[in-house]
Amino acid sequence: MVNLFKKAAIFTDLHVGQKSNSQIHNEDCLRYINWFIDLVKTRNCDTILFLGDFHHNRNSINIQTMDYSLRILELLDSVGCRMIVLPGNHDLYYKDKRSISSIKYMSKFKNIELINNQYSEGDVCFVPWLIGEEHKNMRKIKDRYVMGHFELPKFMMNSMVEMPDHGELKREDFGHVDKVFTGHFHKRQTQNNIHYIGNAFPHNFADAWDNDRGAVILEWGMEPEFVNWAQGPEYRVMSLAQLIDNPETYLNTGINFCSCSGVMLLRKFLPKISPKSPNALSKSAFALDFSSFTGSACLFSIS
Ligand SMILES: [Mn+2]
Repeated sequence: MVNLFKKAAIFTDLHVGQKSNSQIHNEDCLRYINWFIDLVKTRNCDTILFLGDFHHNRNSINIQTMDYSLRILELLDSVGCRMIVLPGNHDLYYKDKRSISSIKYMSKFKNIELINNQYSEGDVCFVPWLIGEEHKNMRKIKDRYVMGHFELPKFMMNSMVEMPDHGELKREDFGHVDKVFTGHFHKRQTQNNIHYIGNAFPHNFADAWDNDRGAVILEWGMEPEFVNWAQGPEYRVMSLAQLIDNPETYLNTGINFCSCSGVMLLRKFLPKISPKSPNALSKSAFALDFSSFTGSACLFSIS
């Protein structure tokens, strides 16, 4: 049997259109894709794998978001590598079937294939978001690698919350395969042979202080290499007291790009909370004033 790939570049959970079709988020998606394509080329990957949740909204796609999606797919298609895409739960219109998705049109691109039903090729098994009793088939997979969008208990749903066990799919169901790579939970994490590879970049405050996101390079038979996207947005949660006491510590931690307006506004506003300032505001007044200026560009949660 010929292996599916020599070297694959894997990414997941882009969520184009997140935050009510935020242009800042969609621009981040586009910047991420340009970085990812550079990675594919510089590392000589022959295959691109996407593990689900391309779009965010399950019901409607805004026109500007559609435009970003199209540009992103044109860029990925133009690389010339084979690209295989799995639908995640956010791509599916129905909860109990996969007949309608927001990514069906992807298969119209020359180099992009959408997998809508479990499919094996070259010792790799592709498993779209599971519905009904499909989870019972996982124990029968005979391939070396499994690519999926799984909801496995005992993994972290985000930095704080562990997925409870509902008695369906479990880690042990994949005990017989070499490695599993999956999207769905956005925090990068590994237990035994199962890798949640992490979303493409931090999306919101559930991802605060955790910038280990980007992509995976998987050379056949080797250990996976996790690569971080250093230019992605970064989320920080801190108390206002922490910020006032050590502004430089919290404002100079490599925060960049779309967080810039937040950082610059913070710099502008800091004198207002200095006790020495003649116009000093109370901490609560500052927080209100500040949040009204930053809007969706605010990457700081001030408590
Ligand atoms: Mn997701």
